Amino acid sequence: MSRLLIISNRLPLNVERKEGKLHFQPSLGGLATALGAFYKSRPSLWLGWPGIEQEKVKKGEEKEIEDRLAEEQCYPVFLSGKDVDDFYFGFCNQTIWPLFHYFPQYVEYDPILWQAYQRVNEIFADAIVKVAKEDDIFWVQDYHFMLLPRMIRDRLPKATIGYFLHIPFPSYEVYRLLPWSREIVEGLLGANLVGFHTHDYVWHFLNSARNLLGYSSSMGWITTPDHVSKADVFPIGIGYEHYSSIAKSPEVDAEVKKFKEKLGDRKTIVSVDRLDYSKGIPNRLEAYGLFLEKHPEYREKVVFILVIGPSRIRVPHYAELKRRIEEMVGTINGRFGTIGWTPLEYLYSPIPYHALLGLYKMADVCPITPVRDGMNLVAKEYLATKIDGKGVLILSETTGAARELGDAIMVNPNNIEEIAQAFADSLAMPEKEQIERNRAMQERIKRYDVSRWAGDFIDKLSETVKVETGTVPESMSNKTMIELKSQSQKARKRLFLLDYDGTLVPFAKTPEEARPDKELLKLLGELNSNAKNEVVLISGRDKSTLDRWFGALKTGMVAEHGVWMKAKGGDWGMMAGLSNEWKDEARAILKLAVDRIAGSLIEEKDYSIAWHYRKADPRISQRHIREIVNDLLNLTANSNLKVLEGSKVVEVKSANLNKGLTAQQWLSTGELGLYPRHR
Ligand code: ADQ
Repeated sequence: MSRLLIISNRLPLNVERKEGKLHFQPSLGGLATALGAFYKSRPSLWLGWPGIEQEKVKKGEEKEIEDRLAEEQCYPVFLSGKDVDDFYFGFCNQTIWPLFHYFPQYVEYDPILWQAYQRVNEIFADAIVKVAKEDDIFWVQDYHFMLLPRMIRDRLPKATIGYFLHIPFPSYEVYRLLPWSREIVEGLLGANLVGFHTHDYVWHFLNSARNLLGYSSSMGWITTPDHVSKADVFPIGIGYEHYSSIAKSPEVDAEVKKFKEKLGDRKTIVSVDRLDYSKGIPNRLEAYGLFLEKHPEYREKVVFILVIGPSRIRVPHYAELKRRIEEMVGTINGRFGTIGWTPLEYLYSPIPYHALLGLYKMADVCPITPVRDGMNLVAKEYLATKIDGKGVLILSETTGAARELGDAIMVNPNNIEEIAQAFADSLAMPEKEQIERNRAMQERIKRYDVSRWAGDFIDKLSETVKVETGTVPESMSNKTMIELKSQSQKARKRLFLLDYDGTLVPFAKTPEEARPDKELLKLLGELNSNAKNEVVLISGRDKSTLDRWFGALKTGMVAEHGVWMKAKGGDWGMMAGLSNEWKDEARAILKLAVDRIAGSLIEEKDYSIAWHYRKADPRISQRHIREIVNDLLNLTANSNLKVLEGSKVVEVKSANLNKGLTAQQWLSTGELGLYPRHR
């Protein structure tokens, strides 16, 4: 089994200095918990920042840290305090995080922070090369390292690289705000497999790759100059069995008992989040206030326990959010509280594991209302502790989890009235209904748990690499060349399927300029005159051009990507069932393009239409080209047409036509089996 190298910002073990001494503690947080069991179940090494700044590590301690971490299959990559500030608190959490969670107003566009991001990604790439062995599989985690897949590929071209993004990938219109958007997509495309939580995120990513870099994709596959990448969906799960079995333990029951003694038989609402503006905490509190106002019958009968895990407090928006939450808690408690009843219990601290599970287990309602969340694991953890199936999950429709947990009460996180109503509906929901809803969701998250998530990702990564091996063009080796020569000399018949533009002749500024020269015609003529040979030119060109240039040679020909075919010495036959009613509208779009981009031109064929821009000013922005392609894609959506992007040309044609298919037909039917002879 190949060794797995996991690369993430933090390691599962965190190093701290307390009273002058180094302390090693398990890291809090989703990823460490999520992947903890998986990486230990196989040969692996986990690379990450150990949590202590380089300048705080004394002489000789680096080795001590390395040795202690090696016991846990971990390897530290040290960063300076400045790097941590500008990279982690800077670019990661003041640029990418707000932008990817649709908070463009919070984004810092600072080249200094961008440089730190590049620098730290480089530091990691170098560290990886230092420890990498042949056949290692690399799995890069999350938004801290979006440049890393490309950097690893540049250093180790044959490496198997997977990447997973734990946060949303935003829609192109938001993503394009980033001045370094191209570099980041290029960085991600260095991986063989790029994973996301939901189909939307995949779609947004592919859309950005197309709009920014001109990469078209098919079923999530993108062919880059040096390899093939696949973008796919892997919704992260939790260690379901682990949560549900711990939830049955006496320790957790003891925690529940302790809470109940304090709260009496009041109904409980529990929410658990890291401190973050993406989690929609102020909206939730406002909705709770509104609920208490509109439903006085619940006053004194319900308690909301608001648990917030400290996070990124050095980033100004986080400190501001904390102040705001504390103010709101004060306002609600001041307004509705009585002696003996605090409507909101607020905890700003990490909660020990058994206490956290105790809170989940006790909670009658768990409101999860992020304005954006890649997935949200708390929703799944809550459900996993519901051994008796009772409890109600309120879930924002803008979380990744909403794609899987359709039986939750769905809310729009900005609709305060709706969330307030959801509190009332949850508290009134009959137990039978609660159990029915939860059982369906529990089944799903039990089946697709975190080890299945990780296993699926790694399996898919290996498959992707296998597919790639068969699809990426490679230079022919000497051995193959000799073999080919010897086989073709021995053969009774030889079929030559030859592409024209870009293969037999280089691309030219206009289609007409790429005509064959005498030498090429002579070569083709000689090849075709040998009785053992069958030569077929397969082209996207129209048939009259092919006739004009090659008619005299009497080779086989395929025009317009397969609309027309003719066998050696025969007549043209046309593929059945084609229509060109759509051409007027496509032509209208392309005429506008010609007006806008001087030097570009339209080439009309019988059943396709192409727009060439090789002759246009090379500085024309990719953006204009993308806009034109997008208009064509919108026009052809849900039709049987395809927009094909070639080298400085965009063509609209029937989706059934392509050169590969035509070549296959030629092989399987001996030539023109599917084409009527005359039209
Ligand atoms: P996060 O934004 O951290 O993760 P989430 O998925 O909810 O969000 O995970 C938080 C984790 O921290 C949970 O396991 C929770 O139990 C724990 N936690 C929170 N507050 C705590 C506290 N006070 N005490 C103890 N534990 C606490 C990112 C993305 C998510 C995505 C995950 C995994 O933002 O969208 O679901 O990665 O991919």
